[in-house]
Formats: sequence, C-alpha cells, structure tokens
Amino acid sequence: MTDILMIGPYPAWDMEDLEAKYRTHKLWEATDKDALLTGKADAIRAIATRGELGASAALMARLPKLEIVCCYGVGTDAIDLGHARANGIRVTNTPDVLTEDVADIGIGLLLAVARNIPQADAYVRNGSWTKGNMQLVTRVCGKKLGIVGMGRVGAAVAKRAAAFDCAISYYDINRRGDLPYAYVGDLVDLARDSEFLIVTLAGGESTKNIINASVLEALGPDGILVNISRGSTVDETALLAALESKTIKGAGLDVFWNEPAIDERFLKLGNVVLQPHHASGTVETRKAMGKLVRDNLDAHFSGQALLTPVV
Ligand code: 8YV
Repeated sequence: MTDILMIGPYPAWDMEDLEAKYRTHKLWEATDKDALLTGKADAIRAIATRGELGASAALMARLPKLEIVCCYGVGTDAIDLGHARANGIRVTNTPDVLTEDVADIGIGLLLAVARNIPQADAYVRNGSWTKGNMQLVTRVCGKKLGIVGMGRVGAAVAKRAAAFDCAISYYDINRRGDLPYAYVGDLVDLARDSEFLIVTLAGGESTKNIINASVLEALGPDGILVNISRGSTVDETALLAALESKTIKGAGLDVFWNEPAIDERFLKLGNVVLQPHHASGTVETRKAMGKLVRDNLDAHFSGQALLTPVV
C-alpha cells in the first residue's frame, strides 16, 4: 500500500475510500507530529490536504519521497507551489465542482446583510414582531454590483446578479473579452461606483490586503462588502474600523485572517453576517471535491494523466 499524509480530515465517505486503498497517516490526530513526520519520511509519497490547510515548503522538504500534493479545494495559495515546482512534486486542486455553491453563498451573504435576514429571524423568535414593525432594510435587486476577481466564481456570481437586474462591473488583472460586464481597471474606482462589492479573488501575495482602507472608504456608508475568497484579500484592521465606525454599511464574510480563531471584534458587530468558511460546504459539492482528490491520487499512482493539475 502507498503511504499518504493527510493534513486534516475529509468526510467519512472519502476517508473510507482512501483508507481502503492507501496507508493514511493523520497529521491532525498525531500527538507527536514531529515523530510522525520523521518516522514516515521515507514512506510518504503523497499529501492530501485542504484549501485552508495547504502544505508548506518546510513540510514538503521533510518528505524526500513526496510525489504529489492533492488539495481538497480550488485555492492553492497555502501550498508552496514554488517548492513543488522546483522539486518535481505534482499539485492538484478541485476547480469547477464548487463554483456554483460558492457563488450561491456570495449572493446569499449579500441578501442576508442587505435585507437583515439574521436580525429578522431573531426579531420573530424573540417576540418583537408582536410589539411593532421591523425597521426597513436595503434593496438588492437593480443595484450596482462590483465583482472583485472575474474568474470562475466571479462569473458565476455575475450570472446570478444579472438575474437580480444588477448593473455589474468588475475588477481583475485581466479584462474578460468573453463577458458583457463593464471592466474597471482601478479597484478604488470600482468601489466608488458600486453599492455592493463581492470579492472572489484567489488568495496569495499579489492579492494580500487588496481590499484596503481606500477601497472601503470609496465603497462608502451605504456600501456592503462580501468576501467569499480568502481572508487574506481584505485588510481586516481597516475593515473592522469601517464596520465599527459605520463608514461602510455592513459585510458578509465567509473567510477571515486567523481562521477559525477569528478576531473577536467581528462577534460584537451587528452589521455583519459571518460564515465558517463554508461556501463550498454542501453535501453535493463536498462529495464531488472528495472524488476529484481521490481520482487525482488514483490517476497519479496508476500512471495516468492527472485530472486537474496545478503543477
Ligand atoms: C476549502 C476552499 O478547501 O476551495 C477552496 O479553496 O477554501 C474551500 O473549498 C474547504 O473548506 C475544504 O476544506
């Protein structure tokens, strides 16, 4: 049996399949992680990781027989791709299968913040409805939406927003000639001209803190920010200040710096809706993601072409 290192758990249906075919070493369960890595260094040929857990160069360097890193997630920003490339280590991810669910949550968070859906739920549950009328909220349909990042998820968000009759503009490094939406080459300009911003960018150094104080100021006191990309794309110090001082109206956040131990200031805010990095977390999508990870592993170890190679 081939030895694989798992950085974090997968759902039971994936674990069963992996454990039937491979000798799995579970790093998250190991009381002495160092001993596990040293003891199995000459056996481990693959890493199965998750988007938010990744695989560092230091970890990969400890495994001289490592051939492949398979990521349960589309974002590979937490995997040191440079190290993988330089050392002939293949990397795969799970694109496409999660696009629609992530886009759904982008629109869901926007609706939840603008229409105060969590507050409305609390209003009914705590009996306030019997004593008066809930305060009026913000319309979503027909508004100006800026999408930050027009990749697969950005395009899927745009498709949904078009059905809400939103006027759609976007910022990206590349202009998409195949899409009908207005391209804005400057993020501050996009924020100034938008009522809502939905961030769908890939994480990594080039997008770190790209949603900064200037972007938030341009979005303005009626603006809503939604982040379904990576926590790293938003300057959280600036965001918390903007939310606390209400220089933006609100935010819907699926991702954060320091997940899952997020900044506790978020928990005290009434103008945010928070998600536990769960945009791809439907049974349907997670089954497809797990299958893609397993199919990539099986393909690699049977000498077939990888299904979704990154490196
Ligand atoms: C996570 C993600 O991988 O696709 C990505 O990049 O961040 C997510 O889908 C998911 O939470 C599984 O760990």
